[in-house]
Amino acid sequence: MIEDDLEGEFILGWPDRKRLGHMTSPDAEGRIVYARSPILEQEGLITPIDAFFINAQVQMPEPVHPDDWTLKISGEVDQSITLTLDDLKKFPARTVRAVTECAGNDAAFFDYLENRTNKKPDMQRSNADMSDYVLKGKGSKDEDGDGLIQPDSTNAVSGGEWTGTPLSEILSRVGLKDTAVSVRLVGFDVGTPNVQKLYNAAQTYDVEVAEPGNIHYDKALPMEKALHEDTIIAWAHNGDALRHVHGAPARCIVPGWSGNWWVKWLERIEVHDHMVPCYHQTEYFVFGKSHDDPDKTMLTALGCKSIITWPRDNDSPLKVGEHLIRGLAWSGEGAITRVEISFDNGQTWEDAHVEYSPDRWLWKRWSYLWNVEKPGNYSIMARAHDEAGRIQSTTGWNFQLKHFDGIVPSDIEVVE
Ligand SMILES: Nc1nc2c(c(=O)[nH]1)N[C@H]1C(S)=C(S)[C@@H](COP(=O)(O)O)O[C@H]1N2
Ligand SMILES: [Mo]
Repeated sequence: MIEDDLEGEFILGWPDRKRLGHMTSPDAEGRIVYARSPILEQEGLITPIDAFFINAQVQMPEPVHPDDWTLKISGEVDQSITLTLDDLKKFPARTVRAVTECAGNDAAFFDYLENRTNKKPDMQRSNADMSDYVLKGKGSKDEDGDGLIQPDSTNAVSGGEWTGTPLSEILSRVGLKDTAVSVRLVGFDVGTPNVQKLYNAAQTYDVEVAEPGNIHYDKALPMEKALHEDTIIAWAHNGDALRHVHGAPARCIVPGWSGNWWVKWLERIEVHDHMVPCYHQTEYFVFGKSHDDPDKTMLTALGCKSIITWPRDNDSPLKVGEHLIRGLAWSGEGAITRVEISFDNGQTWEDAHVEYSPDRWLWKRWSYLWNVEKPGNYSIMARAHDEAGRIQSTTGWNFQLKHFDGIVPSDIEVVE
């Protein structure tokens, strides 16, 4: 049984409870380049900035000072413009609360549910031993060859509040031409995507994979999503100025769609008359049955998902009596409407209490008061429903192991 450590640091001179913090991977200079959220311990809906996950696909760029930064908007528009950060802030602003989930979050559970591994993975707690996840010297086990050992792909999800300018406001200022089809968001980070990830996904070296060389991180949003009122170019996060690791001076927020759409470190926005075949859209972050599936499609909206945050397997054994089963639920297609619990492998389901929240794109907290009288082994399942009518789990198996929204039972032992 894991015991919660209640003692924290002194804050403002006073003894304090333990606070949520990152599980981090620093670079050679000790700067944090990856981080994971301790979501099992999160209270409330917004992940504190110091516990928010951090991801970068090509490489973490050097910071650009806000005074030296501009954002150019061009392409299939009546008039191109270049905005400073001050210009951007003069548009009518909008604040959106949403879950950011990396497409690869919880990927290890695909293998588990598909019986490709016997070992049940788990999400990390902040007290997990992260010593394997920090920088290792050259020559140690480092699959990416970038000198970094990354944490498991769990805990790459956080809830945030973002303030910025709706992309639609900017596009209406420049005037979209009738030919406009997609909006390419380009970051100022440049790097070489790691082709090993494609071989890993294909599970063989016997395939041809795209090698794009040095590229800017970019994504081309289909026009409908680009014009959605909640798609914003954000400069603030959780009530504070956006930090470098999260894409300062400004980044895109694409509620409901997986993290890879939320382009950070924006440098330019181009309107195109076709869907631009961005590498992280056509080669990586795709759905398909296999690497050579001719019908691969780009990943877009997240699934409909609930997780049990307590109890998890290693909280066993529990004593007979009352226990509050708790969790989080979110969906890429809008609000969660219901969460259910099953103790009989999904044959029968009972409603859990879902807390009220006005924010469609944010997760909801849910709970179920469990009065267990008999010792024994129990398997607890939770499943979510969303306003689009979807029921967990709806996303099929895909070779890239992206957008996991399967049902992972908590297997719990109950004793006298
Ligand atoms: N410019 C740029 N934007 C990016 C990325 C990147 O590598 N470069 N990574 C994406 C991915 S895969 C994720 S999951 C989110 C992570 O956002 P966060 O670090 O603020 O949590 O940023 C996205 N935006
Ligand atoms: Mo991601």
